[in-house]
Amino acid sequence: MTDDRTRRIVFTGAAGGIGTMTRPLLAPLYPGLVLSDRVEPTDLQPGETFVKADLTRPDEVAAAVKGAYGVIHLGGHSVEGSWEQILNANIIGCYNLFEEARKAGVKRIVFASSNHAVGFYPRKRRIGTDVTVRPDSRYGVSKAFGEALGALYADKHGMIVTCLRIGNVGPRPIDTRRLSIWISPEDIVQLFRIGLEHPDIRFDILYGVSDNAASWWDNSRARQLGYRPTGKGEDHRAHAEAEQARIGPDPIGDVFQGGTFTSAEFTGDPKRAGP
Ligand code: 15L
Repeated sequence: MTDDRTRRIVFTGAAGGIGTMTRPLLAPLYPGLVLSDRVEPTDLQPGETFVKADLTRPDEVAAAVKGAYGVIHLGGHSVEGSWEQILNANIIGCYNLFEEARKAGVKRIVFASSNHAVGFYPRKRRIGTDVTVRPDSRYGVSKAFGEALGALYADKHGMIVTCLRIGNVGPRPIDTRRLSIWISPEDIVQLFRIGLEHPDIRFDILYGVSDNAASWWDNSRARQLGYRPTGKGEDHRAHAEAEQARIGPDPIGDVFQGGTFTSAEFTGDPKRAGP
C-alpha cells in the first residue's frame, strides 16, 4: 500500500447509486475513506466514516474536505433536472467543492463527469476525449462545466484532476445502448484509483467504460495510465437485447450516443443535429 492510500479521501455522493455499488470495493483499499452526502447511507457499515454535507453550503463542504488528500466527487444531481436543480447541485455545488478543496489544500480530485457531456455525437462516430463537448441536456452542460472547472483548478492551482466521462455503472448492461457505454463497479474503481494515485496525471479526461466491443469511445489515455478493464458488455448481449425489445424504438435517441437524454425536449431537426 502506498502512503497516499492511508490519507483522508472524501467520497461525495456516497449514498447514491455508484457510491452504493463501489463503497464495499473502496473500503479495503483506502482506510482513510470518508463518505459524504446530504443524507447518511441507510446501510452504513461499522468502520465506515460519514460526514454530512450539502454541496450548496460552502461551510459544510469545507468541513467535509478539511484535511483531505483527495476527493472522489460523485455528489450532485445525477440525471436531467430543472435548471434550478442543475444550477444548485451541479454548478454551484461543483464550484463549492473545487473551491473549498483548493482552500483546504486538497491535492487530487476525481470528478464524475458523464457521457452526456458529449451525448449529441452520433453513435456511428468514434470519439476520443479531445472532441468539442456536445452536451445533450442541462445535466450534460453541468458536466462540461465541471470538466472546465477541473481544467482551471489544475492549470491555475496545480490540482491533479481526473474527469471520468462515466457511461452507465451496474452489474450488467441494461439495454443495447448500454452495451456500448456500460462499466462494471470493479472497473470504475480501477479508474478512481488511477485518479487518486497515478503519478503522471495533471489534468485528464478519461471515459468511464468497460472493455466493450461495441464502445463508441477511444479510451487509449486510460489504457496508457494502466487501466485494464475486465468487464465485457458483449458477455451480456442477450440480456441487453431482450430488455431493449421491451423498451421499443426512439427515432432521435437511437441516433445519438446520449439516447433518451437527446430526445427529451427535442424540438430541432435531427438532420441538423448532424454528424
Ligand atoms: C448518467 O450520467 C446518469 O448519471 C446515469 O443515471 C445514466 O443515465 C447514465 O448517464 C447513462 O447514460 O446511461
